Amino acid sequence: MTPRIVILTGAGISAESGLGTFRDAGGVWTQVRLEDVATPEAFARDPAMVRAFYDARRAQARAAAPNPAHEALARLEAARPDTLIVTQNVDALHERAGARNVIHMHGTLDGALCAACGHRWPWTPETMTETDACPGCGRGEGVRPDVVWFGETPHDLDRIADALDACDLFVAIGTSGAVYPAAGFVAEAAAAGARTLELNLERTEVSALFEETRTGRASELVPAWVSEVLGD
Ligand code: BV8
Repeated sequence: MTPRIVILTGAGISAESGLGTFRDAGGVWTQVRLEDVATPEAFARDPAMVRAFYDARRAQARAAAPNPAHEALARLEAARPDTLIVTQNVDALHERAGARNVIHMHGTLDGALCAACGHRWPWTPETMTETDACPGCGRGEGVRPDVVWFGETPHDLDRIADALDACDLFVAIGTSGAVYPAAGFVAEAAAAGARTLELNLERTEVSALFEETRTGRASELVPAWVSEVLGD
């Protein structure tokens, strides 16, 4: 089914579930340099440190619970199957709230990827160490989190581009608009004639590209917006 509503979510939708954002005060990238943990070069340089960074994020994500914003989007998707959620987040809170049609364009903490052979598989253990051998090639040294690092190509870009070209409404929730290609989606949707709405704690560096920006906490803005769309 062609998505008529495309929703892009970022770290801000999971903030009220207790998961850190990246660029807010005290955010993840203010505590550790992304060049040290979120690039292929960082993994090649110090795989154990990178795995430990993601082990901590995986534990936090699994201990967190979906908040009313995740739940509202799941409700919208159930009522409007022509909704597509594209998330930059690597937590599974959309799915745990009941959403089923989610694209994780930056990957997931619940997956593993073998840098040696390219094999990917679901990752259930808490931690990832070198002794965990790849089921594809049997080697352990290349086992990494299945997340998209800086300099790597995000997933499903063609499917996302098709959805942006066909949608009537593009909504960005809890994202700073600092990272590409996700930050460019609003321009693609607007060029294709879609209405555009930004829901965020504050205005962002891409707010000028949206027809409307509503400021507030996602746990309040998103349920109100979904009720508006569903007329209930
Ligand atoms: C690529 C996964 C080539 C891992 C992440 C110059 C121009 C254009 C591009 C570039 C450039 N220089 C470098 C690049 C490329 C680079 C990039 O964009 N760099 C930036 C820093 C300039 N991009 C890449 O490398 C990407 N790949 O370009 O490949 C290509 C391109 C196209 C086609 C083919 C090939 C890959 C980027 C992916 C990197 N991986 N994450 C992990 O999670 O550890 S990115 C990281 O930042 C996050 O995962 C997240 O996905 C992303 C964006 O962050 P946000 O989600 O927006 O979070 P942030 O903290 O920034 O903002 C939070 C927002 O929430 C704020 O606005 C805040 O106000 C709001 N908020 C807070 N609380 C609440 C709230 N809102 C509502 N309610 C609340 N309670």
